[in-house]
Amino acid sequence: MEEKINEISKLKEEALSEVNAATNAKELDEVRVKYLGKKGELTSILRSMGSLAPEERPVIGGKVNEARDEIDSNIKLGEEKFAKEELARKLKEETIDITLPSTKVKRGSKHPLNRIIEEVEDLFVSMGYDVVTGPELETDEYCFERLNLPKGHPARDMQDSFYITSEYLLRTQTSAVQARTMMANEEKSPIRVICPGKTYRRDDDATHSHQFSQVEGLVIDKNISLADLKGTLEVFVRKMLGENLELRFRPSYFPFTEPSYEVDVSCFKCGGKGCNLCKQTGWIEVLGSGMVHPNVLKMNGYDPDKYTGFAFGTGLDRLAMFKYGITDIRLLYQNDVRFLNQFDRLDR
Ligand code: 2U9
Repeated sequence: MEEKINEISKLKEEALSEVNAATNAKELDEVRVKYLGKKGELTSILRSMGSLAPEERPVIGGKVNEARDEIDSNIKLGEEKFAKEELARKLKEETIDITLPSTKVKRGSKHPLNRIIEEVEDLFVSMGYDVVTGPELETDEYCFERLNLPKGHPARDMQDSFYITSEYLLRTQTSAVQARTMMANEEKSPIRVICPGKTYRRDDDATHSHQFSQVEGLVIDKNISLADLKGTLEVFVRKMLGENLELRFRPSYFPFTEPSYEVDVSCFKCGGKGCNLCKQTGWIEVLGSGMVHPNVLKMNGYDPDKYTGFAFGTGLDRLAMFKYGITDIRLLYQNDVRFLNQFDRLDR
């Protein structure tokens, strides 16, 4: 019995000195396994209790448990110490100096075309118009037929179109959207819409792109007259290009309007005296417009005896080019950051 007790205290001393010598949590765990684990040295004494005399068992059992408790609490103290040291090390190593200047985040800027579109939309919405969009792939019916351009009409040659099949084409103007708006309006009630969007033609040079952006407007109501058209376009042009500009309505021809006008604005560069921008004429063409042709009203379900309307269209690219002094339309579609960066300062 004496011998067993000595063996237990020897094991305990050994274990405690190994706990003391451990330099990290892993080594502590090894000590725990060695002495207290299932096959540990103290555990095996407990297992061999069967071979002891019955009166020795509680004494030896008590001694083993005391030793286990002391070793275990020392291991726990050691673990706590290592955990604290590890935390302190991490806090030191991973410290972030929040006083360092940050790396500059480069913000993008609004594309010049989107600036123009938003400006046009804001203006017309403020005058009670809805903004309507439609598909870029259109049917021959909506792009031409319902706009008073039947098959074989010479005006169909005016634009070289991208046909996908004999029935489908990339829209050459957004007018199809207005025709769709008229057809979708079941009560045939008044309409005030602008339709901005991408359009496509077989063109590609400094002033023409195969894809370009347009906005067209349509107003249909009772008693709409040419005076409404003129007043509206005056507000539009003056808000976009300059309050003191003069407008000139030149008779023209569009299949969907009658009468039709091209609208010139007095040159905003030279004030009308003549310069390279206005090709010495003092005027710059900015819009097409006219009173909606009775056939177009009829074909899209409106009674021309009850309703009249006006319509207009303009190229947003041209407006952006005028407004920002851009000389090549293709710059608007190449997304070259050296070009786009120049519009950064407009946001500041
Ligand atoms: C419906 C009725 C009438 C739309 C119109 C123009 C005049 C026009 C062009 C100008 C230059 C577009 O960017 S551009 O190529 N547009 O001149 N567009 S009137 O008239 C409509 C459209 C739809 C149902």
